[in-house]
Order: sequence, then structure tokens, then C-alpha cells
Amino acid sequence: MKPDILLVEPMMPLIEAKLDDAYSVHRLYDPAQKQTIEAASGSIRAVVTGGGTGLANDRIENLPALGVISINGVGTDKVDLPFARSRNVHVTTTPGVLTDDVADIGIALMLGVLRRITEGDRMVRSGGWEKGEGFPLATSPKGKRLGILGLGQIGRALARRGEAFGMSVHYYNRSPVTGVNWTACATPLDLARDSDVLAVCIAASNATRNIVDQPVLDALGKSGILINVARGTVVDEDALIGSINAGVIAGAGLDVFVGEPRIRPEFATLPNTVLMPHQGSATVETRLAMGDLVLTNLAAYFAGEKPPTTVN
Ligand code: 8YV
Repeated sequence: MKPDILLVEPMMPLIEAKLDDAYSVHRLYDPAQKQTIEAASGSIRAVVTGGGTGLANDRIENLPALGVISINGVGTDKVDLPFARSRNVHVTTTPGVLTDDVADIGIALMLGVLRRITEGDRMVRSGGWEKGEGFPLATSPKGKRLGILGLGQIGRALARRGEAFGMSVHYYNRSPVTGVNWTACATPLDLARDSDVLAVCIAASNATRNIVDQPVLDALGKSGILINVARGTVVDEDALIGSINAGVIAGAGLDVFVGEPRIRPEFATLPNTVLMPHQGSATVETRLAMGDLVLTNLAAYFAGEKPPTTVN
């Protein structure tokens, strides 16, 4: 008999087909399956979920046979790792395979803001160009300072891309970093002072909640822009919205938000801001690679082996 697993959110059809081949998949996102899921909860041995979605502790408690939570992503902020460990539940992620695409989104957001891409798009579509409406000069990344907040794999990939655009790279990392020749800053505040573009790549946790706060935004200054490809919770959104509206910073490019997808309505009217619906890893190529890594972790677990990218 195929083992029962719970799929919290949809994956690519090809990946779901592979899951269906190997497992009896209960789909939490399908309202029609609510009752069958309740009936199967005693035998569900694995959960597959998204990084931004995770799995609540009460759900973990209601799955007595659970042995592995396989996150289709790298963020572990929505899974209580100590709680999972206390119940002998493995938590796995998909490191490495999404690094380049997330860094690309960071660059796309940066250029989108600096070069006013969405404003230009709106002006062309609305006929403003034909009517001779003026378009303001943009800002070049060349020669500017790129500050990387969180120099993990994604931060490094973004730093390398920044260098290719002629930017100098500064970074802040919570633990010391060796083997890079970018300029280290002692605090997030120092980094913001030394940045024209501050790119947030730091993992979300209690320790990094609101790490980008009002003093950091004040230090970034009126020509600075903020890029966030990490999690909404690492930025104080009240401070960010207030700072953009008041011209404390020049603008922002954001892929992630607190409470997404129900984000604060103020974002919709923010000037000089490019918003994306959490698409950092969302390419066909990367989602296939992530899905395959989820499958590899599950296969290892069900073969009685340690899943290769377990984090706890
Ligand atoms: C995904 C993510 O969008 O890696 C993460 O932690 O948030 C993203 O890559 C998400 O996991 C897919 O559901």
C-alpha cells in the first residue's frame, strides 16, 4: 500500500504526478478532500508544504504518524523546528536549487525601481508617450553601493550580480563570514549607511523580526532603495510605508510581505515601489528542481534513510 502523505499547497502537475505515483496524496488545498483528510489523519506520515506556508503546530499534533515535513522552499520560519524535533519529525528544505532565481528577482526589482520600469510600462500602455508626457530620468546602478543584509547563498548570488552591474558590495551577516572580499559592516544600521540599495536576503526568525526598522531606513536615506526577497517579517512595514510616503527613502522593490497574500492596502498606492506576489523561486526550471528535491527527501525518509537536506 502506498504511504499516505498530505500536500498543503499545489505543486507543478509533473511533480504532483510523481507524488501520486509513489504515495496516496491527500490535498489540503482541495476543499472536497476535507473529510477524507480527517479520516486519514492517523496514517499520514509525511507533509509537503511551501516555505511561505509551513505547517502549524496544531496540525502537527493532529498527525500522530508524521515523520517528515518536506518544505518546497528554503524558509523554515513557518515551521516550529524545536517542536518538530521534540516529536521526532524531520524537516527538509530545498537549498541551492532556487538561489539564482531568487537573486534574479532581487536584481529585477532593483532595476525595476531604479529604471522606473513599471511606470514606463504604464505610461506606454495608457498612451501618455504619444501625448508627449514627460518621463523622469532614472538612476543607474553603476558605481552605487549594494548592501546585502544576510550573506547566505542568495545574498552571495545577489552580490555577484551586483558586481556585474558595476556596484560595490557591502554586507552584514549575523555570524562571521570568511573567504569573501566584499566589505563587512558591523550592524544593519552601518550597512544601511553604506548602501544605496539595501537588499534583504536574511532568513526570518525571532532574532531577525523587524531587523529593517525606522533607524535602518533613516540611515539608508532619501536616495536609498530597499529590496526584500526574504520575508515580510524582517521589515517593519509601518516604518517602510511611512518612510516611502514621506521621502525618507526613495522607494522599494518587494517580493514578500507580512500576512501575504493579504497584504496591507497602503502598498497599492506607494510611489516608486515595485511589488511582486512572492515569485522569487517561481520559474519552471527551479520549481521542477525543488519538486525533485522534495521527492528525493521523501524517498529517503520512506526508505528508512536520513533525508539528504534535512535541517533538524
Ligand atoms: C517559495 C519560499 O515561493 O523558499 C522559500 O522559502 O518562500 C519560496 O521559494 C515557496 O516555498 C513555494 O511555496
